[in-house]
Amino acid sequence: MTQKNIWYEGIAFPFVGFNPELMRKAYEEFVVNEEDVLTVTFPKSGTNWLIEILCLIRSKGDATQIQSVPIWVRSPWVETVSGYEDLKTMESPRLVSTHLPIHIFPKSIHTTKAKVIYLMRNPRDVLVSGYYFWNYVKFVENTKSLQEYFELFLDGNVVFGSWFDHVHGWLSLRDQKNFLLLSYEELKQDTRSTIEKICHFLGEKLEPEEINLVLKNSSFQAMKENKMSNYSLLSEVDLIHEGHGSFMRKGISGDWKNHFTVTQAEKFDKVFKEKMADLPQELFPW
Ligand code: PPS
Repeated sequence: MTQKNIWYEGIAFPFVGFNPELMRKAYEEFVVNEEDVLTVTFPKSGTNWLIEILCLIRSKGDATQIQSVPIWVRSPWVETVSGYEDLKTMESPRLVSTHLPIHIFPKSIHTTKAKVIYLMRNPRDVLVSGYYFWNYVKFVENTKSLQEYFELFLDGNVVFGSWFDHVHGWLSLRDQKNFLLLSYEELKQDTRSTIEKICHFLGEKLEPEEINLVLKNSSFQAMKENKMSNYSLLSEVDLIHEGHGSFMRKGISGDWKNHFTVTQAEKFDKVFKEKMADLPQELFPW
């Protein structure tokens, strides 16, 4: 029998590594410290790329840590069972990651001055990336076709819920000084300037050659070859379908154009316009 996703507060989650009671406990009890730096994304928006960059900014480009500690230990996901445990004992200043929509993220977010980086990506590329990734891993219900996944995505019935709600929720913080909004597209188009922007936001001063190292060690190729960042360790615990893809898939903007039919592209545009009409469109750089 195939396993079903788990559900919490009307949202689907992977059936391995998540526990509704723990997420409820985290919502009530997890304290976001002022020194924490939060990476917040809807899945498949470039989360791990940003985490790699944050780790490298802290090490001034030195790759020792990123090549010896798994990425999910360096910046644990607060909503996972193991991430929540790791965060309890992690020394400050912590890197914390989450894919949770804001309304179920630990409520201490509303009273903290911790730095929050929200990384957004063209949802069409998020959809395509998610379709491949969730069929590659063994801990989420599979979907038979891109068309099936397309409809689930528009209805907010993929894991972690609706992209549209996720963006709406977290962008409600966008005028706060401790909130930085980034896009995968700008990171891709001008990685150096975006890294400098992140350094400025964090109050970190790196020399040009240190930024060069951050760039080099967080490149798509470097991450693809780094087993602490490319999720190949999941094969050791039998959580991926070998030979059915990879976490570091393409790493480009606009791959949706190679996948959507004309009908799907038109439908997506229509839904996007309807659901995102209330936000300034210049927030979306794709
Ligand atoms: S997850 O599973 O939600 O945490 O995935 P996430 O890290 O958010 O997103 C995975 C996509 O990001 C791409 N990626 C990169 N692109 C460019 N440069 C670098 N260094 C990089 N690292 C990860 C990764 O390839 C996934 O996108 P797709 O489109 O599937 O290739």
